[in-house]
Amino acid sequence: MQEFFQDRRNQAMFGGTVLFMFIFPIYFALVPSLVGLDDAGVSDSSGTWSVSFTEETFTQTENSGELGDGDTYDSTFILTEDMIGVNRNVASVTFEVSCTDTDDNLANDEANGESDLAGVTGDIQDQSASGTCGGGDAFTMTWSIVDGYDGQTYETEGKMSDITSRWSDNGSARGDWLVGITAEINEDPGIGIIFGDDGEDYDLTWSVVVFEVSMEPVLNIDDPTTE
Ligand SMILES: [Ca+2]
Ligand SMILES: [Ca+2]
Repeated sequence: MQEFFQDRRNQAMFGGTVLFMFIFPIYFALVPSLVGLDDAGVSDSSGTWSVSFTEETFTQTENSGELGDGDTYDSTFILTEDMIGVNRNVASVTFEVSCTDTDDNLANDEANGESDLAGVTGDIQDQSASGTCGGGDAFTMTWSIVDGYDGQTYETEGKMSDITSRWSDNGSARGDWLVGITAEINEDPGIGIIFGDDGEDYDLTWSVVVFEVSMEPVLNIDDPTTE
């Protein structure tokens, strides 16, 4: 044994072995969380975590067709449990209206919108908005479902279950999202007399961001015994 430790290479090897004897049990204790096992015991693992997000965005676009003054059009987006999937949450829902009135120069048409979220789970507030058809966005409505979500990776200390709860949508945002828009057609008194402006069409876009949280343990290699 004495001879064994006199060899510098053997000393280094032994030191390395001892180091890994500490690191590997800690690492493998945390491995189930890396592969996404959702056992309650594993979820309660405490430690320092690197929390990151994988996003998927669902979009739906449609055109209202030509609407006359005061005409309405209902746009619906159906967000199902199947689309969201297991272990995923809804970050936000956005509804965007764009229109470009090229019928006359001085009297821009407008769009007015009002949501009806009676068919959506959770306590989500209705919104109303309006804007002009000067080209591009008339208005955008955004519902933040998980407060403070920005998709950025961060490090934190604590239990996995607490981190999972932090990013939960609590089952809200499922169902039939509906925004009714009303066209407001304004006619330029000069050009309007010659060409007329009796309508406008509106491009409507829904975007829904869904995400999955993943956590990886942040290992303190310098001093593995402090875990
Ligand atoms: Ca007009
Ligand atoms: Ca028009």
